Amino acid sequence: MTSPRRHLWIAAAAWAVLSIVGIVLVAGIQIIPVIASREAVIENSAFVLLTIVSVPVLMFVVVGLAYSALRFRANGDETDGPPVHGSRGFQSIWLGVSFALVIGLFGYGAVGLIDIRGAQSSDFEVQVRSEQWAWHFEYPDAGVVSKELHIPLGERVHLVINSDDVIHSFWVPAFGVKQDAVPGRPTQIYLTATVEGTYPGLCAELCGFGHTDMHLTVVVSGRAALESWLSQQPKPSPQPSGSPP
Ligand SMILES: [Cu+2]
Repeated sequence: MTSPRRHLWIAAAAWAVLSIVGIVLVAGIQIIPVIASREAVIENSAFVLLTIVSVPVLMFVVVGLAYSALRFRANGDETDGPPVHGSRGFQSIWLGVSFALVIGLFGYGAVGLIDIRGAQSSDFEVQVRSEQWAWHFEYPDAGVVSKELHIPLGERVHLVINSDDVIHSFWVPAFGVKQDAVPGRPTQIYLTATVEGTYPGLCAELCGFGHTDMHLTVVVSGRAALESWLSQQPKPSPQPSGSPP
């Protein structure tokens, strides 16, 4: 007959081994499929941390369930077991660990969020205007409006997002940024692209019949290539831009 303490040790050992194996397996994964900005790196690290922290919690439930089902199976005996009473020590540990996890994850998330949104400065600004069902990008310094978003590599870009009609959402998965476009209330994103290339984006807020076709394209290039592209764009005739500051 195995003593209760021995059962605990066996289950704890199984939990520890499975948790370590699980953590090793998930520690290096890239959860955001394409990472092309500084912000996406920070967000991916938060996803990875959440996954790592969830492994011991998951294994605690799985091992507890599986060990109990396998070792304490009641063969043919369908009467109730003895009543279970609370354990002050176990409850304290449970609450303490849960509290520490919540506070720790909050702290990590807050540091990342401040890193992404904290500094309100930028090297390059674009006014993003959305409508059913298209995106328009205005470059105030160059006086150009385009259908594609062109931004410089390695510079902090400030996007001021507006909507002409209903709520849309500007989302570029590779940059790890998603921001609602709210009519009458400009919203903002700061991002720093780290890899040259062309990236797809889309509207992430159901906004009517054309929502699924409300795609956008972002082109990241060096500053010189961007300036040259801007200089080749037709300048719209002067009129109020309709984008409040
Ligand atoms: Cu939409």
